[in-house]
Amino acid sequence: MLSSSIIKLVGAPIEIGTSEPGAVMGPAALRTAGLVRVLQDLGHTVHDLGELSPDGTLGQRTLSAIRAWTTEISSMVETALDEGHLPVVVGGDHSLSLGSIDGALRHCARTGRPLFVLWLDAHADFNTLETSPSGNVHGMPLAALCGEPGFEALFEAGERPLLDPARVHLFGLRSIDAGERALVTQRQVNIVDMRTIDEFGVVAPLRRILDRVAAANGHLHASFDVDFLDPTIAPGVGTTVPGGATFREAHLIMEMLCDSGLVGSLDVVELNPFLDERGRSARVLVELVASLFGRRIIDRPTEVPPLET
Ligand code: 5AB
Ligand code: MN
Ligand code: MN
Ligand code: MN
Repeated sequence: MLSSSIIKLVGAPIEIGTSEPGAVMGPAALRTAGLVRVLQDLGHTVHDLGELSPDGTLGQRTLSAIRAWTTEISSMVETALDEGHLPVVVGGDHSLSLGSIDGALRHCARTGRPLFVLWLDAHADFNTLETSPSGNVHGMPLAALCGEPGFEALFEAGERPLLDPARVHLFGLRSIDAGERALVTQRQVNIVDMRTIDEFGVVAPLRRILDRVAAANGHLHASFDVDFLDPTIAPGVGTTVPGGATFREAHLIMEMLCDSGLVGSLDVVELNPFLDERGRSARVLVELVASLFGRRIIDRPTEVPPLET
């Protein structure tokens, strides 16, 4: 089981970080797919904080509008962690992790525990304003959090704790831009790419990461981008890349994370219901969250189709 059973759930319907509209509907689709009920049925208490909607961001597509989100998400996550709860932020595009990880970093700066990030994603999201081919901030959050220059506008003025790139674990990578790739190598970000997963499966590489976090008594923040999954099982995302994780690989990861008890905070990002097919991706995500929060494969009911009459 995860360390805390009180879950602080918040929706962050942000899509300023992407050029593909629709992620704003992500939290609503996850709720429609039964996110809250599934967690409650597993015995968890869910404090549902509803959807954030920072003042002055409506219709704004600026770095300062993103900062308003970052600030709100960060303080929600920091407070939840300070209270001993487990924050779950559902998006919304991946720029929301600027806030969730900033909040976790602030909490960890106080407890003295090192923060590790498991970034389940087809992409590295380590572009800077200079290396980005698109200018979309959802491809930049890790670079910003790790203190690369040029991102001051995304955070409140003043000192902030930085993420150590050597404690970031990219998992499922299969699309990276040239400048981003050079930076990730230079900063010694850890990578388990799809080639590694093809060769060794998910178990051995993930176990190494979990052992590392456990040995350091670390806080593990998991950030789940829908495009980590193969587009055949989760088409509802703006940036599909073929060759992603299978249904069982993804579940196994969640089951192992659950068993480890190490996950202290979670993002579920980039669901774009406008691009989904009959809610499939939203449903898959809810199932995956259920696995992370304790549902075992032997608890999964067989779906019996109704008898034809
Ligand atoms: B996502 C790309 N690297 O920077 C860029 O979905 C894609 O949060 C970023 O992982 C994808 O625009 C961002 C080409
Ligand atoms: Mn903690
Ligand atoms: Mn991403
Ligand atoms: Mn991605």
